[in-house]
Amino acid sequence: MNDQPNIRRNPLRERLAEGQTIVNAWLSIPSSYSAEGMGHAGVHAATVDLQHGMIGPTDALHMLQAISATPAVPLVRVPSLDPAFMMRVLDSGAYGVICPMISTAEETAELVRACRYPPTGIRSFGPARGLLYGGADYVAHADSEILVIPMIETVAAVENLDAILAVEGVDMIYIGPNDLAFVFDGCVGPDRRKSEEVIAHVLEKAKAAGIPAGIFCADGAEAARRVAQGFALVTPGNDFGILTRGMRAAVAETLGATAACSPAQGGY
Ligand code: 3PY
Ligand code: MG
Repeated sequence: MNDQPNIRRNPLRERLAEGQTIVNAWLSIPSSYSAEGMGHAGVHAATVDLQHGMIGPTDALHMLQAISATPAVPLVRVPSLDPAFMMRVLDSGAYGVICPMISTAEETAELVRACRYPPTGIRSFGPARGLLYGGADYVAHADSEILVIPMIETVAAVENLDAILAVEGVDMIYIGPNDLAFVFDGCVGPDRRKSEEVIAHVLEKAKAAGIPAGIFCADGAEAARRVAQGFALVTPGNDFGILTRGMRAAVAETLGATAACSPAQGGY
């Protein structure tokens, strides 16, 4: 008899264990077509951003279906620490949950519980599309494949970092550099000296605790720098920014001009 689980494995776990970089697409455009294209762009993961993306839950379902047709692992950033909502996105087939604005060990533990079936957690039974993506023994083994990823992007999270990193079930952390710049530098402009020090400190602490760290980046050049700095997962910009920057460059090339990028029009 073969007791091996048949659930679809999460290759991100293997990459993390082997210290291989994970490149993660960030999806804010509510389109399954666009999500599918991004999933085929050589990335290892694709995150449907339900916090700041222009995306509703039904769009997210269609985008997760589209990502399933690509080599990328489907992740979701949820809008907030709402267990009922997290269970819905997991039932839609997400293989990892990134939760913004986590500030305490208690919130982190609540996040882990929402993503794990009993007896470890409180995830309610109703695997729905999880079964279609993960396979027939999804419920028995989902806890071993789904990644739980709190975001570190508040002053309190930095203060409570040791306790957050010690919560059983945290698979990795994800840094929100823009929210950290807001609270440590007072703005999201180019001078980010204080938040950069905080980012280096968080990365060092995470490494010491054996927890891999991911980070949002403005573009590929920043993502390469963050990989060199020691980040395990990097997000080289979001889809809207990449699309509009590409078009701006094409227009400039057509007109023989230099592409100027206004932050208001370039995504974030
Ligand atoms: C941040 O930089 O704060 C983010 O949440 C990135 O999406
Ligand atoms: Mg943020």
